[in-house]
Amino acid sequence: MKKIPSSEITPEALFHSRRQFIKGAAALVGSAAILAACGSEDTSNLPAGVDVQTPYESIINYNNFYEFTTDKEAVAAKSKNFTTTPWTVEVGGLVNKPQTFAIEDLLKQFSQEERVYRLRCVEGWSMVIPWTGFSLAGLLKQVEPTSAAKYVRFETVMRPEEMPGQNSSYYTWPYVEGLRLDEAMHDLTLMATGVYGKPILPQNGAPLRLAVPWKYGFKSIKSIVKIELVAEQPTSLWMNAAPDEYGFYANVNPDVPHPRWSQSSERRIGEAGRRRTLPFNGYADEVASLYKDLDLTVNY
Ligand SMILES: Nc1nc2c(c(=O)[nH]1)N[C@H]1C(S)=C(S)[C@@H](COP(=O)(O)O)O[C@H]1N2
Ligand SMILES: [Mo]
Repeated sequence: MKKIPSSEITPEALFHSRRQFIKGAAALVGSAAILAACGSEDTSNLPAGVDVQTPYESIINYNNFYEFTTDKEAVAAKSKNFTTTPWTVEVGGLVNKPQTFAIEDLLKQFSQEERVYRLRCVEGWSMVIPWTGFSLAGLLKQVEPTSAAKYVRFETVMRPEEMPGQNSSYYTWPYVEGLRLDEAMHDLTLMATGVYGKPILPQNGAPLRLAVPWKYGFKSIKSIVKIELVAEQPTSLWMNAAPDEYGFYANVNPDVPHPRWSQSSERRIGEAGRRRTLPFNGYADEVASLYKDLDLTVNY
Protein backbone atom coordinates (compact mmCIF):
# COMPACT_ATOMS: atom_id res chain seq x y z
CA MET A 1 0.00 0.00 0.00
CA LYS A 2 1.30 3.41 -0.92
CA LYS A 3 0.74 6.12 1.67
CA ILE A 4 0.59 9.52 0.04
CA PRO A 5 0.19 12.56 2.27
CA SER A 6 -2.86 14.63 1.45
CA SER A 7 -0.67 17.61 0.60
CA GLU A 8 0.62 15.69 -2.40
CA ILE A 9 -2.65 14.61 -3.92
CA THR A 10 -4.56 17.85 -3.71
CA PRO A 11 -3.85 20.92 -5.82
CA GLU A 12 -1.71 23.26 -3.80
CA ALA A 13 -4.33 26.00 -3.60
CA LEU A 14 -7.12 23.70 -2.43
CA PHE A 15 -5.12 21.85 0.18
CA HIS A 16 -6.12 24.01 3.10
CA SER A 17 -9.86 23.45 2.94
CA ARG A 18 -9.52 19.68 2.70
CA ARG A 19 -6.95 19.44 5.42
CA GLN A 20 -9.30 19.50 8.40
CA PHE A 21 -11.28 16.66 6.92
CA ILE A 22 -8.22 14.57 6.10
CA LYS A 23 -6.78 15.01 9.58
CA GLY A 24 -9.64 13.04 11.04
CA ALA A 25 -9.39 10.33 8.42
CA ALA A 26 -5.64 9.97 8.82
CA ALA A 27 -5.96 9.47 12.56
CA LEU A 28 -8.15 6.45 11.87
CA VAL A 29 -5.92 4.70 9.32
CA GLY A 30 -2.50 5.68 10.66
CA SER A 31 -2.29 2.89 13.23
CA ALA A 32 0.81 0.74 13.70
CA ALA A 33 -1.14 -2.41 12.86
CA ILE A 34 -2.07 -1.13 9.42
CA LEU A 35 1.46 0.06 8.67
CA ALA A 36 2.86 -3.34 9.64
CA ALA A 37 0.33 -5.09 7.42
CA CYS A 38 1.51 -2.97 4.50
CA GLY A 39 5.10 -3.91 5.18
CA SER A 40 6.22 -0.31 5.46
CA GLU A 41 7.63 1.20 8.60
CA ASP A 42 7.93 4.92 8.93
CA THR A 43 11.69 5.33 8.92
CA SER A 44 11.99 9.07 9.48
CA ASN A 45 15.38 10.68 9.31
CA LEU A 46 16.70 8.69 6.39
CA PRO A 47 20.18 10.00 5.65
CA ALA A 48 20.09 13.25 3.73
CA GLY A 49 22.55 13.28 0.88
CA VAL A 50 22.39 9.57 0.04
CA ASP A 51 20.68 9.38 -3.33
CA VAL A 52 19.15 6.48 -5.15
CA GLN A 53 17.78 7.20 -8.61
CA THR A 54 14.00 7.22 -8.69
CA PRO A 55 12.54 4.39 -10.80
CA TYR A 56 11.65 5.47 -14.34
CA GLU A 57 8.07 4.30 -13.83
CA SER A 58 7.64 6.77 -10.94
CA ILE A 59 9.27 9.64 -12.82
CA ILE A 60 6.81 9.24 -15.70
CA ASN A 61 3.70 8.50 -13.63
CA TYR A 62 3.79 11.03 -10.77
CA ASN A 63 3.89 14.52 -12.25
CA ASN A 64 2.94 18.10 -11.73
CA PHE A 65 1.78 19.58 -15.02
CA TYR A 66 -1.33 21.65 -14.34
CA GLU A 67 -1.95 22.29 -18.04
CA PHE A 68 -3.19 18.70 -18.22
CA THR A 69 -4.59 18.02 -14.77
CA THR A 70 -3.84 18.68 -11.11
CA ASP A 71 -4.02 14.93 -10.47
CA LYS A 72 -0.37 13.82 -10.43
CA GLU A 73 -1.19 10.24 -11.28
CA ALA A 74 -3.33 11.21 -14.28
CA VAL A 75 -0.90 13.54 -16.10
CA ALA A 76 0.73 10.64 -17.99
CA ALA A 77 -2.56 9.47 -19.52
CA LYS A 78 -3.89 12.97 -20.22
CA SER A 79 -0.69 14.11 -21.96
CA LYS A 80 -0.21 10.97 -24.04
CA ASN A 81 -1.25 12.57 -27.34
CA PHE A 82 0.41 15.93 -26.79
CA THR A 83 2.04 17.08 -30.06
CA THR A 84 5.75 17.79 -29.68
CA THR A 85 6.76 17.93 -33.36
CA PRO A 86 7.25 20.34 -34.97
CA TRP A 87 8.55 22.44 -32.06
CA THR A 88 10.40 25.74 -32.03
CA VAL A 89 11.76 27.90 -29.24
CA GLU A 90 11.96 31.64 -29.70
CA VAL A 91 14.89 33.24 -27.87
CA GLY A 92 14.83 37.03 -27.87
CA GLY A 93 14.20 40.21 -25.93
CA LEU A 94 17.26 42.19 -24.81
CA VAL A 95 19.75 40.37 -27.05
CA ASN A 96 21.86 41.21 -30.08
CA LYS A 97 20.99 38.09 -32.02
CA PRO A 98 17.42 36.94 -31.49
CA GLN A 99 16.85 33.52 -32.95
CA THR A 100 14.17 30.86 -33.28
CA PHE A 101 15.49 27.34 -32.84
CA ALA A 102 13.88 24.13 -34.04
CA ILE A 103 14.18 21.47 -31.37
CA GLU A 104 16.17 19.17 -33.66
CA ASP A 105 18.74 21.95 -34.22
CA LEU A 106 19.11 22.47 -30.47
CA LEU A 107 19.76 18.75 -30.08
CA LYS A 108 22.41 18.89 -32.81
CA GLN A 109 24.09 22.13 -31.76
CA PHE A 110 24.41 21.52 -28.03
CA SER A 111 25.98 18.30 -26.93
CA GLN A 112 23.75 16.36 -24.59
CA GLU A 113 25.10 15.32 -21.20
CA GLU A 114 23.64 13.15 -18.49
CA ARG A 115 23.07 14.97 -15.17
CA VAL A 116 21.52 13.30 -12.17
CA TYR A 117 19.63 15.98 -10.21
CA ARG A 118 17.46 15.93 -7.16
CA LEU A 119 14.09 17.60 -7.70
CA ARG A 120 12.29 18.87 -4.58
CA CYS A 121 8.65 19.79 -4.99
CA VAL A 122 7.30 22.57 -2.79
CA GLU A 123 4.56 20.16 -1.67
CA GLY A 124 7.04 17.95 0.18
CA TRP A 125 8.04 15.14 -2.17
CA SER A 126 11.23 14.65 -4.11
CA MET A 127 12.84 12.50 -6.79
CA VAL A 128 16.33 11.81 -8.13
CA ILE A 129 16.19 12.09 -11.89
CA PRO A 130 18.87 11.26 -14.48
CA TRP A 131 18.28 13.98 -17.07
CA THR A 132 19.91 14.41 -20.40
CA GLY A 133 20.29 17.92 -21.67
CA PHE A 134 22.55 20.92 -22.07
CA SER A 135 23.37 23.99 -20.00
CA LEU A 136 21.11 26.93 -20.70
CA ALA A 137 24.21 29.16 -20.60
CA GLY A 138 25.39 27.95 -24.02
CA LEU A 139 22.08 28.81 -25.63
CA LEU A 140 21.94 32.25 -24.00
CA LYS A 141 25.49 33.10 -25.06
CA GLN A 142 24.56 32.34 -28.62
CA VAL A 143 21.92 35.10 -28.71
CA GLU A 144 24.23 37.58 -26.93
CA PRO A 145 22.29 39.22 -24.07
CA THR A 146 22.79 43.00 -23.95
CA SER A 147 23.94 44.76 -20.79
CA ALA A 148 20.31 45.77 -20.14
CA ALA A 149 19.28 42.12 -19.68
CA LYS A 150 18.93 41.25 -15.98
CA TYR A 151 16.41 38.39 -15.93
CA VAL A 152 15.26 35.54 -18.13
CA ARG A 153 11.56 34.89 -18.65
CA PHE A 154 10.33 31.47 -19.83
CA GLU A 155 6.97 30.56 -21.27
CA THR A 156 5.23 27.21 -21.76
CA VAL A 157 3.27 26.54 -24.95
CA MET A 158 -0.33 27.80 -24.96
CA ARG A 159 -2.47 25.11 -26.51
CA PRO A 160 -5.84 24.72 -24.78
CA GLU A 161 -7.08 22.23 -27.40
CA GLU A 162 -4.50 19.77 -26.13
CA MET A 163 -4.08 21.06 -22.59
CA PRO A 164 -7.46 21.05 -20.89
CA GLY A 165 -6.17 22.75 -17.75
CA GLN A 166 -5.55 25.91 -19.78
CA ASN A 167 -9.31 26.29 -20.18
CA SER A 168 -9.59 26.96 -16.47
CA SER A 169 -9.37 30.60 -15.51
CA TYR A 170 -8.18 29.68 -12.03
CA TYR A 171 -4.58 30.23 -13.17
CA THR A 172 -3.11 32.82 -15.52
CA TRP A 173 -1.94 30.95 -18.61
CA PRO A 174 0.49 30.37 -20.17
CA TYR A 175 2.73 29.06 -17.38
CA VAL A 176 5.56 31.56 -16.89
CA GLU A 177 8.74 31.27 -14.86
CA GLY A 178 11.82 33.41 -14.43
CA LEU A 179 15.42 33.38 -13.29
CA ARG A 180 17.91 36.11 -12.56
CA LEU A 181 20.48 36.24 -15.36
CA ASP A 182 23.30 34.87 -13.19
CA GLU A 183 21.09 31.95 -12.09
CA ALA A 184 20.21 31.25 -15.71
CA MET A 185 23.89 31.35 -16.68
CA HIS A 186 24.92 28.96 -13.88
CA ASP A 187 26.26 25.71 -15.27
CA LEU A 188 23.80 23.65 -13.17
CA THR A 189 20.83 25.24 -14.95
CA LEU A 190 19.88 22.61 -17.47
CA MET A 191 17.66 22.51 -20.54
CA ALA A 192 16.45 18.93 -20.24
CA THR A 193 15.57 16.90 -23.32
CA GLY A 194 15.70 13.35 -21.94
CA VAL A 195 15.18 11.16 -18.88
CA TYR A 196 17.09 7.91 -18.32
CA GLY A 197 18.65 8.31 -21.77
CA LYS A 198 15.26 8.28 -23.51
CA PRO A 199 13.63 11.30 -25.14
CA ILE A 200 11.65 13.21 -22.55
CA LEU A 201 7.93 12.34 -22.47
CA PRO A 202 5.11 14.91 -22.47
CA GLN A 203 4.40 14.44 -18.74
CA ASN A 204 7.97 15.51 -17.94
CA GLY A 205 7.83 18.56 -20.22
CA ALA A 206 8.63 17.39 -23.75
CA PRO A 207 10.40 18.32 -25.79
CA LEU A 208 12.30 20.85 -23.69
CA ARG A 209 12.03 21.84 -20.02
CA LEU A 210 14.15 23.57 -17.46
CA ALA A 211 15.80 21.72 -14.56
CA VAL A 212 17.04 24.05 -11.79
CA PRO A 213 18.04 21.63 -9.05
CA TRP A 214 18.52 24.05 -6.12
CA LYS A 215 15.04 25.54 -6.46
CA TYR A 216 11.58 24.16 -5.75
CA GLY A 217 10.24 22.10 -8.65
CA PHE A 218 7.81 24.73 -9.89
CA LYS A 219 10.71 26.81 -11.22
CA SER A 220 11.54 23.97 -13.65
CA ILE A 221 9.09 25.04 -16.35
CA LYS A 222 7.99 22.46 -18.92
CA SER A 223 7.39 22.44 -22.69
CA ILE A 224 9.08 25.79 -23.30
CA VAL A 225 8.38 27.79 -26.48
CA LYS A 226 9.72 31.20 -25.53
CA ILE A 227 12.77 32.50 -23.68
CA GLU A 228 13.05 36.23 -23.28
CA LEU A 229 15.86 38.34 -21.82
CA VAL A 230 14.28 41.17 -19.85
CA ALA A 231 15.20 44.07 -17.57
CA GLU A 232 12.59 43.57 -14.85
CA GLN A 233 11.88 40.60 -12.60
CA PRO A 234 9.26 38.47 -14.39
CA THR A 235 6.03 37.54 -12.59
CA SER A 236 5.55 33.78 -12.61
CA LEU A 237 2.24 31.94 -12.72
CA TRP A 238 2.70 30.98 -9.08
CA MET A 239 3.55 34.51 -7.95
CA ASN A 240 0.34 35.60 -9.64
CA ALA A 241 -1.72 32.85 -8.03
CA ALA A 242 -0.39 33.16 -4.46
CA PRO A 243 2.41 35.70 -3.94
CA ASP A 244 2.66 34.97 -0.20
CA GLU A 245 3.33 31.30 -0.85
CA TYR A 246 5.48 31.19 -3.96
CA GLY A 247 8.18 33.80 -4.31
CA PHE A 248 10.38 34.61 -7.27
CA TYR A 249 13.51 32.97 -5.86
CA ALA A 250 11.99 29.72 -4.59
CA ASN A 251 15.35 28.41 -3.38
CA VAL A 252 14.88 25.22 -1.42
CA ASN A 253 15.12 26.42 2.18
CA PRO A 254 14.17 24.11 5.06
CA ASP A 255 14.23 27.08 7.44
CA VAL A 256 11.50 29.00 5.64
CA PRO A 257 8.20 27.16 5.99
CA HIS A 258 5.54 27.45 3.36
CA PRO A 259 2.75 29.45 5.05
CA ARG A 260 0.65 26.27 5.23
CA TRP A 261 3.24 23.58 5.98
CA SER A 262 6.84 22.97 7.05
CA GLN A 263 9.59 22.58 4.46
CA SER A 264 12.02 20.90 6.85
CA SER A 265 11.60 17.40 5.45
CA GLU A 266 10.60 15.63 2.27
CA ARG A 267 9.46 12.22 1.09
CA ARG A 268 11.52 10.63 -1.67
CA ILE A 269 9.12 8.97 -4.04
CA GLY A 270 9.68 5.24 -3.54
CA GLU A 271 10.77 5.56 0.10
CA ALA A 272 8.59 5.05 3.14
CA GLY A 273 10.00 7.60 5.56
CA ARG A 274 10.93 11.23 5.29
CA ARG A 275 14.33 12.86 4.84
CA ARG A 276 15.63 16.10 6.16
CA THR A 277 15.57 18.74 3.43
CA LEU A 278 18.92 20.34 2.73
CA PRO A 279 19.49 24.06 2.09
CA PHE A 280 19.52 24.73 -1.65
CA ASN A 281 18.40 21.11 -2.04
CA GLY A 282 21.98 19.98 -1.33
CA TYR A 283 23.59 22.28 -3.93
CA ALA A 284 24.72 25.00 -1.48
CA ASP A 285 28.42 24.59 -2.34
CA GLU A 286 27.66 25.41 -5.95
CA VAL A 287 25.06 28.17 -5.62
CA ALA A 288 24.92 29.73 -2.13
CA SER A 289 27.34 32.47 -3.23
CA LEU A 290 24.77 33.75 -5.73
CA TYR A 291 22.63 34.89 -2.79
CA LYS A 292 25.19 36.28 -0.36
CA ASP A 293 23.62 39.76 -0.55
CA LEU A 294 20.01 38.63 -0.22
CA ASP A 295 17.93 38.00 2.87
CA LEU A 296 16.46 34.63 1.91
CA THR A 297 13.62 34.83 4.41
CA VAL A 298 12.36 37.95 2.63
CA ASN A 299 13.37 36.81 -0.86
CA TYR A 300 11.77 33.35 -0.60
N1 LIG B 1 4.40 24.23 -17.62
C1 LIG B 1 4.47 23.69 -16.40
N2 LIG B 1 5.67 23.42 -15.87
C2 LIG B 1 5.77 22.87 -14.64
C3 LIG B 1 4.61 22.59 -13.87
C4 LIG B 1 3.34 22.88 -14.46
O1 LIG B 1 2.27 22.66 -13.87
N3 LIG B 1 3.32 23.41 -15.72
N4 LIG B 1 4.72 22.07 -12.59
C5 LIG B 1 5.99 22.34 -11.89
C6 LIG B 1 6.12 21.61 -10.63
S1 LIG B 1 5.17 22.18 -9.34
C7 LIG B 1 7.01 20.58 -10.45
S2 LIG B 1 7.25 19.90 -8.92
C8 LIG B 1 7.76 20.03 -11.61
C9 LIG B 1 7.51 18.54 -11.68
O2 LIG B 1 8.26 17.95 -12.71
P1 LIG B 1 8.08 16.40 -13.05
O3 LIG B 1 6.60 16.13 -13.10
O4 LIG B 1 8.72 16.21 -14.38
O5 LIG B 1 8.76 15.65 -11.98
O6 LIG B 1 7.39 20.63 -12.84
C10 LIG B 1 7.20 22.02 -12.79
N5 LIG B 1 7.00 22.58 -14.12
MO1 LIG C 1 6.07 21.28 -7.41
